[in-house]
Amino acid sequence: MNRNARFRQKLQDSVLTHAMSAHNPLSARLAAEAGFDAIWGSGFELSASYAVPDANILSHSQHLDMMRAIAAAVDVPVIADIDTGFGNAVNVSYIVPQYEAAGCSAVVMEDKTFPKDTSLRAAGRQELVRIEEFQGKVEAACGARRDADFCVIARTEALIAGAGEQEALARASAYEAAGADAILIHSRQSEPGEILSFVAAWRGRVPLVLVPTAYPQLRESDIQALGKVGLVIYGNHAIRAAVGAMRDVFARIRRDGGIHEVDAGLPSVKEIIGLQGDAGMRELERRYLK
Ligand code: SPV
Ligand code: MG
Repeated sequence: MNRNARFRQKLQDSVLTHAMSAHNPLSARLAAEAGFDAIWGSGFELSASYAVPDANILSHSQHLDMMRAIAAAVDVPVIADIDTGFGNAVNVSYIVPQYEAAGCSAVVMEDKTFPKDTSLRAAGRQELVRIEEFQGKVEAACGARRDADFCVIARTEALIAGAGEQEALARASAYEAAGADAILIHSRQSEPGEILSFVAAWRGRVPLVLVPTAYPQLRESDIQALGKVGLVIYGNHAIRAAVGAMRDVFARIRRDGGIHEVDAGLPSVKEIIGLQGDAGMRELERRYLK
């Protein structure tokens, strides 16, 4: 079974699939090594790694190039976060085959206006497009895929925009009718009540996708027990772990006046060489360097 088929099957079976965010091939490799089922090609993380806001400041080609590099570095499926689709339904028709050709197994596209603003920032600019317009974008994404197993996940930001549960449900149903393979329902409430209520009210056939960044108390076992959620995405834990670790080590080196204290506690250079795929290169040397 190829990666796309494996991802579709995992998304649809009764066992919760877990995706970890990544902003480059190394973080993706570490996520795969830790046992995550899939990689979340996060726009938030990639933006943060360039030290710019997650608001379509980076171009489509910058994101696409990183997805291609990530998909080449891991065997697990890659879910590309294409924000609002970088334009209208016509733009979506052009970019979806590019993400598929880059080795991604799914795209997630959200129903906000372009350029989007990041979802979790307090008082962000959260403007939704018309339901019919976004249905057209979902249809365009589904129509543009070459492999029927490539998944199109529609994300509604209705709760993020404060439009309420009825609007979120209406949008989710409309996007399912347009062909979406799953619905990502996002919330930035610090309690999971809003999400739990949506999940309980959801009558659609396609699985739901949750990103529990704002409500971390909701565990995988709780999500699995809901029965309607196929995928949980940990949206920004690679970049937050990296920032925390770098800040700590950099401050300690300044404080200690050298690297003598921190060195033993860090991953060794040998470990990093291993993560770079050194064994594969040595094998190529052995076979082909004459
Ligand atoms: C991302 O990781 O880029 C996401 C999830 O879209 S969130 O930042 O929570 O909107
Ligand atoms: Mg994003």
